[in-house]
Order: sequence, then C-alpha cells, then structure tokens
Amino acid sequence: MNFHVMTLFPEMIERAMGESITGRAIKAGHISVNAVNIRDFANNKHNRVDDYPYGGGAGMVMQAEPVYQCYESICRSIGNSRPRVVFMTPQGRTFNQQMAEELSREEDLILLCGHYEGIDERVLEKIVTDNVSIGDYVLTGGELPALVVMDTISRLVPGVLNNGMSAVKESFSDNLLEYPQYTRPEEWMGEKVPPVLLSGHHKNIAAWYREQSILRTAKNRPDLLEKAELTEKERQWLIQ
Ligand code: 6GU
Repeated sequence: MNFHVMTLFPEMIERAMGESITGRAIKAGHISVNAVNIRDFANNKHNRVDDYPYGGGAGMVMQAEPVYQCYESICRSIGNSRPRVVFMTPQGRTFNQQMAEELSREEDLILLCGHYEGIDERVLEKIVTDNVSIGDYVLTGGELPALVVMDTISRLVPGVLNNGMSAVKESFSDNLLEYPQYTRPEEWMGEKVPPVLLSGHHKNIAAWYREQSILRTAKNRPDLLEKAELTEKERQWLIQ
C-alpha cells in the first residue's frame, strides 16, 4: 500500500507514521508514506495557498490551483495512474472498519487534508472520489483524521502485523468488543487474574472470552449488539 498525503503539514504525517508499527511497516516495505506539501505548488512569491471566500463569511479557503497541481504531481510520480482520492472532511461518510478493509485493497491511495474553512469546491469536484470523516466532532485540519485512516488500513496490509490472526478476529469484525486481557503477576493490588485463565482448560477459556465480549458490548455498545450474531441461548442468557 502506497499512501500519498496532500497536506500543509507534511512533518506531522511523516513523524507520526514513522513511529511504532507503521514505522516498522515502512522500513519493511509493506507500506510507503509520501507526504507532499501543497504549499510547494503555490503560484505566487508569498507562497500563499488560501484566499477570502466569495460571498463573505469567516475564515479563509484553500485555492483550487495549488491543490490540483499537487494532485497532478503525485499522479505523474506513479506513472500517470489515477488512484482514489480520499478527502478528509467532517462532511464525509463516517469511517469504519468496513471502509478500511475496502480501501486496503488499493495499490495507491491519495489522502487530501483540508485546513482553514475549506477547499475551493471546483477542485474537489475534479479529483475527490471519497469524502471521509472520522466522527461527529470538528478538528482543526485533516491531518489527524488522515493518520487515523492510514493507521487503520496499514494493520490490514499483509505482513504489517506479526501474528496473521490478530487483524482478523478483533473488535468490530464480528460486531463484538474485545474481552479483557491479563498478564503477570497473578495478583496485583490484591486483585487476582480470573481463575479460568489459569486453568489450562481451553474450551472453558474460549467460553469465558465469548461471555466477556458479549457483556462488554452490551454495556458499552448496545448498538453493535443488534448486529452481532448471537445464538438464541446467548440472547436468553443476556436478558435473564
Ligand atoms: Cl476528516 N476533518 C476535520 N477537520 N474534522 C473532523 C474530521 C475530518 N472528522 C471528524 N472531524
């Protein structure tokens, strides 16, 4: 997976993606991150890329031309292919695991990060294929959302996670939240690890995990529970 990020803050993207699991994935060649500064495509000597909005109103608007030239430059760098362009905007569709799975099948992805009050609609109409938000709150720019989207996609790319299973069976793939985890010591601040986990009885352990997942989902995300595939016995157990 090759990520290309159009941004006014390329260091924010490079620094964050260079750490931890995504950093290791870059070094191993499983993913690449190409952060391109939209300001490098400003067409005036002051390197301005924003201007006042027509019609008035608060704030500034990013101009169409620098964004478009930045996009063309990225496309030229990958043999004139035209990858999907994901515009990070609070007006977009709310990002979820299913969207991440779909996007992870692309070879190249362009992420466009807005700033100021927005971007001139005309360039958005020309290049954007997907409008994506990360939730119902407003951030100062699209960089953090782009990082969220790239991180989520990266861990789905083959080879990025060491354990081949861990990307598959986790929260949201089955609409159930993860069960609680414990490690040494066996007792901490007077609190013991649930005895079943020390029993070595794998069938009982699997049943306990399932039970805990269902309880957690019922408590924190009842909306997910409606979509989860519970047996009739499990549904009865939950309402008793
Ligand atoms: Cl994608 N951008 C901004 N600026 N704010 C957001 C967002 C995106 N998603 C949620 N809030």
